[in-house]
Amino acid sequence: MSTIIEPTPAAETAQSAAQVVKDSYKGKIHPDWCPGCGDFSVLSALQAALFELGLKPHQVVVISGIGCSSNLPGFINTYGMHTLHGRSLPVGTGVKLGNHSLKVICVGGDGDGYGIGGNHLTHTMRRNVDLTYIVMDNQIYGLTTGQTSPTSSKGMKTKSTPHGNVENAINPMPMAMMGGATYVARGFSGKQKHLVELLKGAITHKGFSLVDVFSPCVTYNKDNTYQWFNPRVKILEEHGHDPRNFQKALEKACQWGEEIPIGLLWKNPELPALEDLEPVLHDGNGPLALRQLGITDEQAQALIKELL
Ligand SMILES: Cc1ncc(C[n+]2csc(CCOP(=O)(O)OP(=O)(O)O)c2C)c(N)n1
Ligand code: SF4
Ligand SMILES: [Mg+2]
Repeated sequence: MSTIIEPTPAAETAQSAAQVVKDSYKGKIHPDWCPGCGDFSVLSALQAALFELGLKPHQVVVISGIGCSSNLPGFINTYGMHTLHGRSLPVGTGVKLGNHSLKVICVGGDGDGYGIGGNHLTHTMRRNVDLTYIVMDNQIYGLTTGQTSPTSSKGMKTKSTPHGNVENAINPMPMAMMGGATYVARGFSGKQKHLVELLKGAITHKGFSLVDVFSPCVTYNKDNTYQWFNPRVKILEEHGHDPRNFQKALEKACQWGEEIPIGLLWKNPELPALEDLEPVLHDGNGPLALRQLGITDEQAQALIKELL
């Protein structure tokens, strides 16, 4: 069953004082991730990005699927939903259309987003829904104790592939570029400051943004470790990459091996987001969720009863 999380009174205090402090985003629950898990860095980077953007907790909703990474909404003080495996994006789309004044951030893992939720990803990208999707990509199923995921490398030995993975891995970056995502970036937990900037860009971008973050699972993935990534990752922003050049971006997005580019690969700010194309959201009456239903309380209760 999905869990709905509301910001704590601390958030309301920050809201009424019109002042956000760094701790405004600290959740009530301490993360139970394994010591060293890359997801800690992603959580901190997201909190820093929201703080630096001056967003208040009640203006943000963080929505996840199922997995170690998908536990993140419980550790951050914003509105939140912990939904079903692979289902953060359709729920996020509904939230955005229902209340387009909210900043919608979907989070989860590589299994959640590129495996069971892959079809939702396809359609959220082509619709250019104005939300940010952060995938904590550890190239493994962490929560279920170490089976291959769609981004596991070929040949990798895991619990489900003791003789080596025979399947080809997907590369989400070119897939997102071709699929219609309008902000496509790759980060690394080991480069947190850089990640904060990528997340700020994604959250302020109007349209669908995907930030795939190499977030090592220190318990079950003994191949793609911090030590493996450190000498390989190359920050695009330090090498004059132009994210408006589609051909070059695609070339960089496909690069893998001894050198792996991280940073903002591709950005198209011109394509309208789904909500911009829905006239009902721009008739001057504000977000749908805040409008009068035009029916009596009794009628509303009867409807809710019928639906439940
Ligand atoms: C419908 C359904 N199928 C399978 C599962 C079991 N399951 C839970 S999490 C998970 C994979 C999680 O992997 P990932 O999304 O990469 O997250 P991580 O734990 O690595 O952060 C699976 C297969 C489930 N909860 N629901
Ligand atoms: S099992 Fe892996 S992904 Fe899950 S918390 Fe531990 S290190 Fe992180
Ligand atoms: Mg994973």
